[in-house]
Amino acid sequence: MERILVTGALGQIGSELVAELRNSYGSENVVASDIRVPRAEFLRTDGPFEYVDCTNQDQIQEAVVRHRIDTIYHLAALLSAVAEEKPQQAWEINMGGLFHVLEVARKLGCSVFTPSSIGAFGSETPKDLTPQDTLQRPSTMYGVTKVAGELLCDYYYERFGVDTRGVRFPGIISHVAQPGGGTTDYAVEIFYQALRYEHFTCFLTAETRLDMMYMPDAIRAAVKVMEAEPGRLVHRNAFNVTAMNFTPEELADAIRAHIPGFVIEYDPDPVRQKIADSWPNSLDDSSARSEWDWQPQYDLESMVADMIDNLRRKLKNE
Ligand code: AKB
Repeated sequence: MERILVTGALGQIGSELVAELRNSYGSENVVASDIRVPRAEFLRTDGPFEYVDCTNQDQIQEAVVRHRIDTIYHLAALLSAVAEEKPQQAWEINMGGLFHVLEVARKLGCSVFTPSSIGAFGSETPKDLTPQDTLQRPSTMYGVTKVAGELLCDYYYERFGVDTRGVRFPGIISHVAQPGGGTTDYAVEIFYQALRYEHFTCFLTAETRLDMMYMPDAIRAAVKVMEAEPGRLVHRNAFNVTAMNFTPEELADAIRAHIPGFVIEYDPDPVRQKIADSWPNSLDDSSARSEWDWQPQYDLESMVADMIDNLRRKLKNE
């Protein structure tokens, strides 16, 4: 990994991954790209930015050639809830975008990181300690594109030797850029509402248990899997990774340790509840632990303390 292109760089993960990669690999060697126009602060951060629409293979190819890219972090995608609202567009962006990235990687010899998700599982998958290799029959368009994406990445490795790697992310909690259109987004929104109003109405039920991870661990996973010794990898794409699992009620209790007056109410949204109910309660990430030494650093309590600390500072300056 020497010259890196990040697609979807202005999204929740991209905005923090670009900064981390620039720290490690040098600002000029990490090209951020998106279809959105970055805010002035982002453009001022030292490093190149390109407009790249991943449904346009020529645009990806031009950026890769112009910047002599050898590794693509392909993050541009629609998340689960919005993909359910716009399934045709989700197929075009999630599958079409990945296909174009893989084709460019095949032609120009790049490695590719693609995130899969707990959304790649369905209600017939074992719910607790979901194994690395198991039944995957998701009932959402997001899940369909994630399973197909995992298989497509495996295919490009087996057939064309493209160095494809990836992880199945759980819900990601962070304080820099907010997620948009996901089912696990409540676990970020709850912090903003708790700090601003000491009140949050949750769109999932109190007892909906899902796997989660704090952003610093997510970034570490995305970098570590790409830096892993290839000879140790039995799996390549779609490693289960997790750090914690909790219900909205348990998260609210942990927040209440810092904001005693915090009140949570529930008004489940049928679309997002159905999606969440089809996902695992907890993943078994032992393959990632044994093949590339995956080890999360944050649990529920340390994540909540750090989120509240950072968001307090952020909201004070708003
Ligand atoms: C979503 O909720 O859609 C994502 C995911 C778990 O993939 N955060």
